[in-house]
Amino acid sequence: MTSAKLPASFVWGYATAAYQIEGAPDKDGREPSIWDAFCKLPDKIADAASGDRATESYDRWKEDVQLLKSYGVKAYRFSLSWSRIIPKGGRADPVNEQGVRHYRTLIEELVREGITPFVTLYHWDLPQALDERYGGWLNKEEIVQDFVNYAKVCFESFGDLVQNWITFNEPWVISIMGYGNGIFAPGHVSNTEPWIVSHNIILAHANAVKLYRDDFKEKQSGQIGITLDCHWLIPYDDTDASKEATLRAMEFKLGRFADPIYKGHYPARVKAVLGDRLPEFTPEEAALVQGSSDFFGLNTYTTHLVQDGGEDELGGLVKTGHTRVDGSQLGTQSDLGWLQTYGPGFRWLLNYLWKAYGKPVYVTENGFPVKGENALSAEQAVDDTDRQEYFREYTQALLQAVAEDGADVRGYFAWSLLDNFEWAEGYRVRFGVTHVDYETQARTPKKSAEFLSQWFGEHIDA
Ligand code: PNW
Repeated sequence: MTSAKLPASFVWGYATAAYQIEGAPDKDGREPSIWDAFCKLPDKIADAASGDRATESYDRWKEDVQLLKSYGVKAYRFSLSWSRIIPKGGRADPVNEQGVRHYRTLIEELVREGITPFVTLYHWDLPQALDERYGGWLNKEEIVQDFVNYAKVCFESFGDLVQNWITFNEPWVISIMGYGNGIFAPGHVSNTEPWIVSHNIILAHANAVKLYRDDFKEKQSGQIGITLDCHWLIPYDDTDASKEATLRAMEFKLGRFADPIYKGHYPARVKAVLGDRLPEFTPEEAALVQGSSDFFGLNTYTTHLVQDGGEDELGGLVKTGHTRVDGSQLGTQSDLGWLQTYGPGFRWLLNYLWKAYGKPVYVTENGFPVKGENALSAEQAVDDTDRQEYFREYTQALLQAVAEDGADVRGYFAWSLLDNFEWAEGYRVRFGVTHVDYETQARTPKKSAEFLSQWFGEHIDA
């Protein structure tokens, strides 16, 4: 136990994403994204759910801001829906002033309440029109220009009030789940598309950052970066095969994005496995990409044990799990197969990122879905013991990484403010520190919300 504190400048709060909370798919001129279209396909989403209502936050945004305020947060991370701002998405398509006004109003309210906005430009909801027009993320020439144009509209519309920009949320998930195994929108199954899509996302990110730095950064005095997702990975056993597999898995999950962005090139093990399927950056592109993030945005939930083998090229030909050699479990099982509690892994990961990439880290998501919580009443769900235990371990690990190990971590956002639309899992899996009754839309704080308010209240220097 450490009695040290986080610095006074440390920001904490909650994260959400547009499609997971907004609802109101047709309101004020919004047009569909690939997630609206994907949810209409048979057998893609649990219980055939969709984000049509979600937590109705497009209309209940004021209530959400009051909730944030009641939790005493310093910051709020949310995403903008591209197809609200430019309904058809493209650089020659009209901007929708009503969509812009909505976000402007929300941001003004946050600022008025003393809550710092952290704004994600892209949390997976590509305008459907761009997917239909030219294949979305597969089309380098078109998508890079259209994304940069969208980013420009956002910097112009909100940049006087927003000093913290995140270009993309989790390009690993976008490329692998969207274009590799087809579990997420747009549902493609391929062993070539994910590498093209990630390449194009990295270029779109780098070009948007260049625009921000050239034309906005100075007068708006903000920072801009990307959020990558990564588990901490540990070799399953002491064999060289497991150790090598762990390094390879790390490069497939993280290095595939972090190495170009922070070091200027793709990692060697990824090149070795993918060969020609991995696109190359021209020297000009590599120079543009290298150094294109002011910070390291990290979404992390768990730790995996890694073994060599298996058929899954998308993951780097490894097998992952939570069961140790002796049969014991790494931590407490959540409602999702891939997620168990393991605080020490979080501490290791923060140290690793700070040492490997040398940029200040913002933890932009971290959270836990309690097993079986969806079957409980609101009164029962507020007693979220496993989630409180998770946050107790992870905040302790965070404090140790900062105060004892010297990792430069500047912020922490728990996932999520509210129970919400959990993608292919629909509404069955709940990550919120606030229970949502999806019939009445009543919001009820869970005990984990109280835990985090108290913990950060006590552990940030005054
Ligand atoms: C993140 N994985 O997604 C997203 O940013 C959120 O929108 C989402 O609700 C949250 O985590 C909880 O799932 C992930 O399989 C989805 O490793 C899958 C993985 C990681 C992150």
